[in-house]
Amino acid sequence: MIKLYGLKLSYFTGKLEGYLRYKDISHEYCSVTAVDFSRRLRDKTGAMQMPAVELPDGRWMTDTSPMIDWFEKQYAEDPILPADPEQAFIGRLIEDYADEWLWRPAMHFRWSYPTSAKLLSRQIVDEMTPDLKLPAWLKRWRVEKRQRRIFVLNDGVSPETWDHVEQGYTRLLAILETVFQNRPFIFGDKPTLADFGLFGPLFRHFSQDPVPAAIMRETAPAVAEWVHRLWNARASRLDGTLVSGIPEDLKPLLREIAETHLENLCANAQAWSVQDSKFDAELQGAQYSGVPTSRYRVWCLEKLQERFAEVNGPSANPLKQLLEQQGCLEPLLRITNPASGYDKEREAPFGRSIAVYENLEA
Ligand SMILES: N[C@@H](CCC(=O)N[C@@H](CS)C(=O)NCC(=O)O)C(=O)O
Repeated sequence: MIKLYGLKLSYFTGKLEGYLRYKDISHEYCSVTAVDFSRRLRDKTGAMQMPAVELPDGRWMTDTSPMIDWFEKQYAEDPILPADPEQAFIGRLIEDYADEWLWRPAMHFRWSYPTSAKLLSRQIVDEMTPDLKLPAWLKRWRVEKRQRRIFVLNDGVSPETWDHVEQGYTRLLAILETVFQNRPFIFGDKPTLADFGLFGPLFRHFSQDPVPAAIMRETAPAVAEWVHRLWNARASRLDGTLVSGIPEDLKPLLREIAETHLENLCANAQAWSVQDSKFDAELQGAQYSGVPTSRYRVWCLEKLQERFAEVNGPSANPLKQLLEQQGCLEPLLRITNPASGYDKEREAPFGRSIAVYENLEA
């Protein structure tokens, strides 16, 4: 039996669970303890991150994007990558934005508001540290402090960027509300990679954490409905088709990705190329300062460029035009050689993985 190590409130665990359920890939969910997380998972995969998967043959893997690609090869029926190369690339781009850009608002809403931080630190402590002999209040205080420091205060959330961070979420809701009023999933009647990517932040964080969940319920009921529709979706029961091409209502999302995620990936890759450990970036007029440089995100840009270069044939020109019109093409190709040096042997999701921010303490 495949073992999935994670937490029922984790962004990326939720993303992978949604996918495994959709494909009916049977697995045993194992809740991660603090000791597993900082020792066992790191020893087995190279990265202190969840989810991690242990295969019946004893191999371990981590990192949802390459893991989903690997599962897609093993369970080739009902593929989640659209056959149309243009949709497939846009799906990859949306997944990357959901994984890497929406992480900040998700962590901000979870850890900047006491109602949420108290609830979540309690849930994390109860689940991860049942055997740790320390007063419960102290354990909760430590979790709350660690998460807020690393993922909010040290990740560029400040009085100057606070509103911009929150608007990134509310703008996304407005865009997706239109999309899901129009059809059940991003590209049609069944979910594709873009849906599973967005499921990471939208399921375990935005639809469940008290502050963003209230905003979602009040302003974007079709998005709330999509979250549960996806959780309940099974490839074996869905016989839907995909729309052709890229629907008009997704264009505002591409523009948003161009102005936020792609600009951020460029600033990060630029900092990486000169070995700066932190960088500043002005995004949609908001000034982010002292954001930690991430080698993993240099790799993300590298992979996106690689996948873009692979789109040949009749889809190449329409894709290029679309990306150009929505402001994505220039930032996608701005950094000519992102060279993260990561996964040169192409072993991911196996081998020694790296986390988004390396060397975080437990
Ligand atoms: N790129 C990885 C990211 C995984 C990740 O960052 N997971 C979070 C939890 S949702 C984590 O383990 N963070 C490390 C920490 O909290 O120290 C993936 O797609 O699986």
